[in-house]
Amino acid sequence: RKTPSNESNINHEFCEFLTELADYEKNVTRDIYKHSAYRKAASVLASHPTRIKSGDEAQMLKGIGKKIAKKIDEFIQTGKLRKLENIHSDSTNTAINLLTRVSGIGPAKAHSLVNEGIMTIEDLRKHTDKLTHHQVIGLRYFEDFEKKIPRNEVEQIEKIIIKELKDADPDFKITICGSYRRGKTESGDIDTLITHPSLTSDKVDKKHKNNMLKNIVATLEKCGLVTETLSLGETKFMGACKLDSDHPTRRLDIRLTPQDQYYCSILYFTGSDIFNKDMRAHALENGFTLNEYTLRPIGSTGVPGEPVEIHSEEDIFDSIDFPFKKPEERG
Ligand code: DCP
Ligand code: MG
Ligand code: MN
Repeated sequence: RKTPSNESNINHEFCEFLTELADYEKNVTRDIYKHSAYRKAASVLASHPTRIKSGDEAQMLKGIGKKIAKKIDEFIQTGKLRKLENIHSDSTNTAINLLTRVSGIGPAKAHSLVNEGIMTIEDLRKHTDKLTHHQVIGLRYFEDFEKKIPRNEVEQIEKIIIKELKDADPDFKITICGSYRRGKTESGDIDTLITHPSLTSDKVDKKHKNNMLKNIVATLEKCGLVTETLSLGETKFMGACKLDSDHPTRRLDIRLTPQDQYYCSILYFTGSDIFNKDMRAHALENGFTLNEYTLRPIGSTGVPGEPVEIHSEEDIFDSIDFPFKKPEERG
């Protein structure tokens, strides 16, 4: 579901089975290493301009190894994968995969529910006593949350958020990140990054920070946009919003960041997650550690030093000698 596997992608059939295998490794076997390998391969093929004609050809691409090449050959020759057929024929696998599609249910929870004989969404609706608040809301909006959000609807929600928050305080700086900032025509959720000049990481005023995100959420609730809270911390809000009664309930994420960490945050929150992994690996190769807060040089002792001063996204790419990519190119 995450990998571009639509018709504009000439290798979409390969991407689809690789994504299914990735989901299986994440949710059922919980092998994050294999999960990442399949996700990476799907992402490489999704941005490859020509149709792959053999496993050997695929293996020439960075991120595709021998085992995945063999699966590509099997798929080209037989039109299917025995491994996937076997996975699909096991009802436990199918149930675990299904339950992890509920927001808030991870692989471990899905396993324990299936062990108790809960195999379907209908079953789950009879056992909400076993669920956290987040999971109950995830279940309530199961169908809505699976629907993609058209770009135009994200734009309308963006306008409301900006207007409401700027009315409250014109110094807020608000950017919708995620797949929307990467220019996608539809998104899974709305990822909102907010900063304010009064927020800096050196004078950590936790109480101030804490209230700021709570006030932001309260403002967006008051105008009727935010309808549910899944979780609300000092810097992270997960919840839901609704444009009006004609639109589905949508997942909304908000992150509050100190101004001096804004560019590392925007880089992280724009993604994609695979791009972030690649860029962090490149940073390490160049002697830096990069996360959603800071870029720091790693000294000869292996201990990260003081954060590099950053004034733009380009600064981060330059510092680690990584060719700049516009958001649209960060597959
Ligand atoms: N992110 C990450 N690693 C994760 C999860 C998220 O690096 N495990 C970053 C990169 C993502 C961004 O956060 O692009 C937003 O996360 P989303 O899950 O909302 O992903 P997208 O916005 O990219 O896709 P979607 O349209 O499905 O929401
Ligand atoms: Mg998103
Ligand atoms: Mn998100």
